[in-house]
Amino acid sequence: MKLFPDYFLIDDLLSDEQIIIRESIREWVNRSVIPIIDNAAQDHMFPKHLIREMGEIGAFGPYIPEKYGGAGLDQISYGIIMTELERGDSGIRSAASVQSSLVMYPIYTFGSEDQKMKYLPKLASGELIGCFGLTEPNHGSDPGGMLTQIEDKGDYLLLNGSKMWITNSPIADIAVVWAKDDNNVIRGLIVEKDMKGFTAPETLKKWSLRSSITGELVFDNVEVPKENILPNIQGIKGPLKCLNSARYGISWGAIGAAIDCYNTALKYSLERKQFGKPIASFQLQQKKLAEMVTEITKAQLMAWRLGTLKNKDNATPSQISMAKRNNVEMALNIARESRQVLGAMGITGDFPIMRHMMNLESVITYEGTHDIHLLITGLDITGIAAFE
Ligand code: TGC
Ligand code: FAD
Repeated sequence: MKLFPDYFLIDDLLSDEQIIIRESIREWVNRSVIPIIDNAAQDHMFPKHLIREMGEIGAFGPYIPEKYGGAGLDQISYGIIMTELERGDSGIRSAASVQSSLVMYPIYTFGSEDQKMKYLPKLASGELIGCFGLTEPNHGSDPGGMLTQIEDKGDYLLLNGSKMWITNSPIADIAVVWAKDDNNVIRGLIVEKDMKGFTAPETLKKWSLRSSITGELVFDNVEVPKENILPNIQGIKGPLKCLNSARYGISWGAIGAAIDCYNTALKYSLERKQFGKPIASFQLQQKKLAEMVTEITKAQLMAWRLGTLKNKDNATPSQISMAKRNNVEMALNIARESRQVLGAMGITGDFPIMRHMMNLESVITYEGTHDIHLLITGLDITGIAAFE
């Protein structure tokens, strides 16, 4: 039985450093995530104590330069870290995606030197938790229609509006928020949790990503200092560039959830006997397992190639969309098939499959829905936008 499928020997394409990074994150996930994650999900509780540990293992801003507290790693290393974290749970990978790609990335890419020095090292260590406010109650797939506004009041900016479905918002120290200015231009700004008029109520009763905390961001006449605006970006391209980085990470992350489901199904099928034989000896079960390993292998190759393009800054947003869409659907299909291999046992918390399956129902929706990524590919190949 060969767990952790590497059917096309992608390990041969990795550097020694990348393998060491994978082993260290894998060991941390086995030690700190897997023993507690089912209870956390059953209790609908984000294991907040893991944040500091994630800072220590270098899960926050791996590709941010060391000067700002990151590890200065390449994009394939970032992807490998995401795969290992999501093998533990999509909620744990979500926390790292948001902190790295949606909070540290915009501050690093669009922020002033003062903003970078003030926030990045503390975000890298986990001393500060960040969140990313783009989606609004009436603007999800269409973030360009956002209503959240900033008014220039001379000495400060007055922020009004609300964001919804925001990962980590109830526990965040800072929020990177996207809002329209007096000229209707989208700007990014850093809002701190103690600012008067800012609240972040939790969204309860989720059936998916139960070990991740989600909430709103409500701005009621919040006075934001002008130095908190991200000076080097204007327009919808700002948040979309952050999404490129996060979607890339998800294309790797989803493979981790798929591998955990496949490993579980393979092991179970070899141990579980019916009609006097292991169920792995039946052709129907082998078909499921063989197709799973094939799909994982295709996703690994796509993610790896995308990583090499991203390392040269040559990955296009549409390539990233294709990989995010394909790999998340692949993982969700594998979760569903693996669940069947386990029969009734598949629905229990004794195995991780049902948790992964429920998590992936969010992953296929956030960071751009399955439909939106298909339309992005459609636009790329036809030149015609079918969004409107
Ligand atoms: P559109 O008119 O097509 O484009 C406007 C301008 O932006 C450019 N552009 C991009 N630039 C960089 N990266 C991208 N990915 C880009 N996509 C488009 C485009 O070239 C254009 O530039 P220019 O120079 O011509 O002006 O924009 P649109 O408003 O019609 O929207 C297009 C659409 C639907 C693809 C886009 O808005 C979209 O991706 N919608 C999905 C929204 C989404 O993904 N939201 C995610 C919220 S964050 C989240 O879910 C976090 S989950 C966290 C976790 O827990 O992991
Ligand atoms: P809608 O946009 O209302 O879409 C509903 C349906 O219509 C979907 O099936 C969609 O594909 C389809 N649809 C929409 N437009 C079109 C079209 N033009 N053509 C065809 N079909 C279309 N957002 C953040 O900003 N920050 C976060 O940290 C964050 N975290 C999240 C965490 C969780 C657990 C979840 C579930 C969501 C999170 N989101 C976050 C929000 C997420 O990005 C949005 O849910 C997503 O972009 C879709 O928006 P929506 O839910 O409003 O769906």
